Amino acid sequence: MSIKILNGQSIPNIPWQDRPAGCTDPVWRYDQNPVIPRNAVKCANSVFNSAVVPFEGGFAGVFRIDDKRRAMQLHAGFSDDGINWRISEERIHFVQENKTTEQVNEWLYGYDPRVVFIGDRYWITWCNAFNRQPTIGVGYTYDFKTFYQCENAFLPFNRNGVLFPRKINDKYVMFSRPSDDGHTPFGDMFISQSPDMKYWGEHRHVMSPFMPWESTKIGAGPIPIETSEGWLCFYHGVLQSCNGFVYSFSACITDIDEPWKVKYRCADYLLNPREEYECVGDVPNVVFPCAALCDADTGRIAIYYGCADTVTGLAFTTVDETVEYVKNHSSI
Ligand code: BMA
Repeated sequence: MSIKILNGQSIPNIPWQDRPAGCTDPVWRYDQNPVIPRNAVKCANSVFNSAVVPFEGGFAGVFRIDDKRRAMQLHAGFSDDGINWRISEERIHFVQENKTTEQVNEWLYGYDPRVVFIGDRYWITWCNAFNRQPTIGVGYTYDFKTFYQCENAFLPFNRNGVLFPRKINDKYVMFSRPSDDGHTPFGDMFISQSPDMKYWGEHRHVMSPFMPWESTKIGAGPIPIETSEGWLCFYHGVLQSCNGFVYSFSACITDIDEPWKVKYRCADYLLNPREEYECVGDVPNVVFPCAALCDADTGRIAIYYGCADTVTGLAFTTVDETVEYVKNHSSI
């Protein structure tokens, strides 16, 4: 490994497959994809855009499940190997942190979760209904059994709230993407900062859509990975074709201390919808990453991404491969 991973974690049992013979792509797919099928729980219409983390020697996660009413729900799950998942049939019922959040957080829907361990607990952000309108919900758990819900981070309309894995300059830091109440035809990535996970401010613009594959809107994906080159941030980008939106993903590298400053940004997508399970489903032509496990010892990365809003896929790369590719194809 030539690039150093900072503040990383050993994950000796990270899901992994070597790059297939003949493949030259910087990111390659698990050959048994989809790793999580749409019927992983009985109540599910679909299981996608989900977040996983190392937990007690295995893995735990928060899964986006659209149920058979097509209500968007969050479910907890566990796995020994990151491949075979035991996902709860029952959605997460958040315990409200206090009387105020009890009044504010009437559950209507939750989707596109991200999970990160900071300090003493696992923080969860997701797209939450606030006054029936989408914004960034915030919660936490210690054990993936009891989940607590806090104040929403922002006013509507906002989506793709993604926390950095540690405080930077003594503040929590979150990406988000201000949006509208529908299928937003615009969107830039911003950063906001907070001393306490409750009050968010000191907003900074990070980047706007740029290349054709992301020309309609962009949004943060998995939790950023800290490296000696900067924060490695996978993010999704959307192109509007004559047949609707096409979701691909790529990566940028931002400054460690001022993470809104983009040092490198890949002009190419790293992965786009091209396998059948990515091109055919409830929403065709979508790859949407929400989690990336990274083993500090080997630099191996396992990316979990939603496929066609229907199933969950797994893809692999390494820190060295991705950083090198992003730098060699950078355009900012
Ligand atoms: C976005 C979100 C994602 C979804 C994507 C494609 O706006 O709703 O959950 O995967 O659209 O439908």
